[in-house]
Amino acid sequence: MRDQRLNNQLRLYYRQPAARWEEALPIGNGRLGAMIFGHPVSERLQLNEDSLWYGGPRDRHNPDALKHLPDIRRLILEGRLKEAERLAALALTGIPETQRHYVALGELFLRFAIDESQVTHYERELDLSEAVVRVRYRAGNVNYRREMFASYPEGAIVIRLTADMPGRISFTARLGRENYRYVEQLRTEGGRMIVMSGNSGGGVDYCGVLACRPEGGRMQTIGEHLVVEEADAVTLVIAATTSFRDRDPEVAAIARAQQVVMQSYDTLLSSHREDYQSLFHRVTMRLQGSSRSEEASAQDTAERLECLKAGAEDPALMALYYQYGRYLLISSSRPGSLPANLQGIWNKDMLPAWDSKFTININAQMNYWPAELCNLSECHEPLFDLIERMAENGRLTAQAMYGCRGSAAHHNTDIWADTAPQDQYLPATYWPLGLAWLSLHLWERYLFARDDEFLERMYPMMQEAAVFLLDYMVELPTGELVTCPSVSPENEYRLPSGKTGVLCYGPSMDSQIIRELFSACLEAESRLKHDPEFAASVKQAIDKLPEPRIGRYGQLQEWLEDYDEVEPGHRHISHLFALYPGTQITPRSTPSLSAAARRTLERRLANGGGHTGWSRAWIVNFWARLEDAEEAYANVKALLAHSTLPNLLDNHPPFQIDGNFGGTAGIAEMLLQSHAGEIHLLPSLPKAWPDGEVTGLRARGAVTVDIRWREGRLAWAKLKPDRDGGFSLRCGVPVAIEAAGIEAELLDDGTYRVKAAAGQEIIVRLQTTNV
Ligand code: FUC
Repeated sequence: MRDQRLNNQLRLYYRQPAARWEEALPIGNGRLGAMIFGHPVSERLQLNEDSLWYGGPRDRHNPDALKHLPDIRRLILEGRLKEAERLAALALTGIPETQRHYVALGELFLRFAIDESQVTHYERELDLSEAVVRVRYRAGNVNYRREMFASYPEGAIVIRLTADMPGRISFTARLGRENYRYVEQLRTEGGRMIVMSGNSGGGVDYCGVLACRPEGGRMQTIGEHLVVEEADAVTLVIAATTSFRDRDPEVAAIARAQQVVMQSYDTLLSSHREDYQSLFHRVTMRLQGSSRSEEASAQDTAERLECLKAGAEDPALMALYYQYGRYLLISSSRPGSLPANLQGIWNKDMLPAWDSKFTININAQMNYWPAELCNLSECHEPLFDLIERMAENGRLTAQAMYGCRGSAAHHNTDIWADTAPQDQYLPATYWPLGLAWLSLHLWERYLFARDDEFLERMYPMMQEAAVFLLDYMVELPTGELVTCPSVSPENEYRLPSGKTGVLCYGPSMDSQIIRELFSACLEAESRLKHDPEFAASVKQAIDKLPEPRIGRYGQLQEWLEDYDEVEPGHRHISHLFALYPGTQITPRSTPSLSAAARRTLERRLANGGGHTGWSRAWIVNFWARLEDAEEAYANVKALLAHSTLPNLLDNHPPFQIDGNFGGTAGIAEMLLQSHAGEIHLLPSLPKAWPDGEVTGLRARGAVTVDIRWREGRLAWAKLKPDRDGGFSLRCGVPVAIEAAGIEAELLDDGTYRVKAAAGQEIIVRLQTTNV
């Protein structure tokens, strides 16, 4: 058990129940999620099941795409943009134009027989060290307590109701769905269960079950209600599933609920704790500044956020926000689940914002930025499963729409791994790079884990994404290979004539993604020797890709030509892909491109950029990569101050979870980087975090890294590789490196070349202090 001080720092704490969804607290086990409102009299858990989407799979490819592709290309290359756009909208748009949308499962309502006017000593918390939400209050002379968690090993949500006097727990329970209008079938079973089921728009069948086991007192069902009277304690269990996974969701959900509710609460809690903590406690983070960290952790979290908005420094709140991001990933993305969507698994609507899908021109990727670096590699797996299904569908997309080999997706996908275009929105829809970007996550996992078996299994998907691009790109008269048609997500450009355009050839982001993917394929090929012919074509093509260009403002060009942006403060900063999450721009290897990237950020920010949560989070990562600690910090602060809800969820607006994950990745990226062929300790440590410690981060090359710093500089670090070999280490200060029998050689570029064996602990100490 960790000490109390640390536990205090690892909780979201409130003195009021949630008055609105944005104040409720999330729990989840990857598949099942709930937002808990915590009202003492009328508790409400708003429920999600990750595979409950509206409608089934379809082939939406526009049958006229291929026929008109040459004309669309010609019109773009001739600069006849409006004609190209008109034809693209007619011929490339999916039929129908939209993919499927995610829907809420429903709600559990508990109505307690207590007098609200008597309620005192109210508290509610989300304890991140155990992944448990607790609600405590006193009513009359009785102290009540509720504990709620979503268990991954048991596949259910568990609610425990207790009181410190016997026979005091009386309540009614019911299930609903969007004010009952979406409830299809509702029934009770055996006097101890409520069963809600139906079909979702001709897609999946679903079922949600509430089961109850009171200790003492009486239980019965009346109408649609479950009624408990004068119990000493109660365990409630919610199970839910759909035919996406279980042939008969009703049989499966009832069996699960029954099996879980029969177990003792202590057993359920301890298996949940063990499972969750095995992931969560891999990383600890302490950020200490000049300020109030200790006492702040006893403060109401919403008030604390208000203080930060008013200008207070609160490094411990940033560490909490960081760990909350890890909590959210563990809670919304576990092996066997679907990936975290735009709202993780915490969506309240039947027609959610942007359908609560997987938007793959930034958002879904951002959800997984913390996965490897923040030591939650297993949580990355649902994304790989989705990529695998997309790779299959994407073959038809590549073939049917573009006459290409390989596999492609556009800027969105859904539960069915749909790869045809989404919407009829010019700045986003006609962008066929979605799968190429996603497939870089497979490579990223390999770089972190160095798992050859994984690469062997996943490499064919990277290859298919690359083969599509080899076929899709067109050669310009200059000899350059570029995508066409495409867009720079989701901006528009202005020509010198004043006319605006959207579709284009060779937007910078595309060339950068392709270079990154082709380089990864070449490196993978050099290991696997899978397909020498393919390797040869990639080698040839990579030299014809346009390099990033510097434009007339000193900025990195967003397009191949130095067009002006229609929105210079646009939230997407796609053309800095090469800086982050890509690796082609680094301060030491490409100083002038780094300077141009800085200029790009300055211009975007000066024109209002960063106004959505995810945009701000991306900016944190950009500054961290540019090693500008103060700018990175200022943007972490802005993320919390302007784009964070009282429950610390990201506010696009509305709530969208990517900013949480991007923010978590960004904070880690400030403390550890490993993308440039070296492990860099504290690359972007701001003045506001003079003292601190992080343990358990992961660096590429399969190295676990602990870092301690004092007075704004590295004091101590421990690096532990999983594999034999070695790594380059950049510390920024003079250090002594210790470990039995290792060799560490200081090179001219200021890095140490360290040779080490698997499992060896390499200790790094600042040379001038005694830590
Ligand atoms: C992209 C972004 C929006 C939003 C949506 C889900 O279209 O441009 O800001 O995040 O995805």
